[in-house]
Amino acid sequence: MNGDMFNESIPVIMCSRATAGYLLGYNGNNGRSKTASFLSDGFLFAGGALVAFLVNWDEKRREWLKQHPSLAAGSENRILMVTGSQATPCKNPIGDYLLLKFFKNKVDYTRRHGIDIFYNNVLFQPKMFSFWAKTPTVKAAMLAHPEAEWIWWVDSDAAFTDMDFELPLDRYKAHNLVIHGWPNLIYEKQSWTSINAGVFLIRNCQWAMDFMDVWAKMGPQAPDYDKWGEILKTTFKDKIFPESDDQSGGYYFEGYWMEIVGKFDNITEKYMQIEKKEPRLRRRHGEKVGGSYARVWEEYLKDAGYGRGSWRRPFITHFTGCQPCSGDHNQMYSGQTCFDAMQRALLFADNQVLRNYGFVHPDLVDPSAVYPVPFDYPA
Ligand SMILES: [Mn+2]
Repeated sequence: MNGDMFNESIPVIMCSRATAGYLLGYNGNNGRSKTASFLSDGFLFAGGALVAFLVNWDEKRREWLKQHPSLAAGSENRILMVTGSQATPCKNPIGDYLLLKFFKNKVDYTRRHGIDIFYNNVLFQPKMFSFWAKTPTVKAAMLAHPEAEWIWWVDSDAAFTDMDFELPLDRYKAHNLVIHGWPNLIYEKQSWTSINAGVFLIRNCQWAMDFMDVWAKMGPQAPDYDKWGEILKTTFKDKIFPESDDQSGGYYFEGYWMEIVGKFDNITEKYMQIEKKEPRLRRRHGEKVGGSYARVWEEYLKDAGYGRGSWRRPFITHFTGCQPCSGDHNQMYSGQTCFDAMQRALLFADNQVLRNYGFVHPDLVDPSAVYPVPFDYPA
C-alpha cells in the first residue's frame, strides 16, 4: 500500500504524539495491572478539524482480542451496525416519526440476527455533514468495537425488507469493503458523483481506516476529486467487492425504492402461497431460531432469483431522494408518494416481525391496524 497517498494534500497544521487515548485497562491473571496505550498515534488538523489517526490497527486489534478471549470467540463474523440521524428535530413534521420507524426496523433486524447497533446523533467531525458524516462515525465505531470484524453502515432512510436474509460473509472473505453499484462506477464512469453509499460493509482493519481518510477527502470540495476513479481502479480493486443487483447472483444489497415498493403485494401473495403449502413455515417459533426457518424458506425461494425481476423479498429498500427528516424530497415525485412508499416498506417488514408475536397488519397502509393470527396461520 502506498502510504504517501493518504498524506499528500492533507493540510497538517499540528501533529502530536499524544499519550492520552484509548486504554486497554487490562488486569492480567497474574494480578498485575497491565495498562497499555491503545490509540496512541496522535491527532492532526485536517480541513480545520481535529482528527485522530492511528497506525498498526490490525496488530492492536489482534492484541486486544488476545486480551479479551471471550470477545475473540466468534469475532471473525461479528458485525456492528452503525446508523444515525441529525442531533436536532427534523424539519419535516413527520420526520422524527419516520426516523423512529426506520430505527425500529433496524433494531428488529439486528435483534433477530444477534448484531449490535450504534445510532449516532452527533457529528464526529464538525465540517463533515450529511454523507461525509459517515466516515468519522465509522472510524470511531471501529475503535470502540475491536470485537467486531465488520462495520455495517446503513442509512437512516434505508429499511430492511427481508428480515430473514443474512449477509453472505463468506463471499467477502477476500475483501475489505462491500458496496453497491461500483462495477459501473469504477470501470466505466470512474466517477464519484453518482455513488450511493447508503449501505456499505467495511472490515475493521487498518486498510479501512486509511480508506475512510481517503474517502473523506473525496468530498465535493476536494481539489483532486477527479483522480479518485483512477486511484481506486489501480489501488483498491482487489479490496472492494462490488455488489450489484445487475450481476447474476446479486441481490438487493440496497435497492432503489421506486423499483421495489410496487411489488410488495405480489411478493406477500407469493410467500403466502408457499406458507399454505409448507406446514414447517407456518409453525410459530421463537425469534432467536429464525435462521433454521430461513433455511426452509430457501428451498422454496431457489427459483425466485435475486434483485431486479425477482419475487424474493428485497433485502434492503433505500429511500434515496425522499429525505424523510428534512422533507426536501426530490421534485421528481411528491412528498406523499415518498411517505406512502416508506410506510408500505416499513409495514411490509413489520409483518415479518409481528408474525412471531402472533399478529399481522391486514394491509400495508394503516400502521395501527393489526389482527391476531391463529397458530398455523395461514393454513
Ligand atoms: Mn440514504
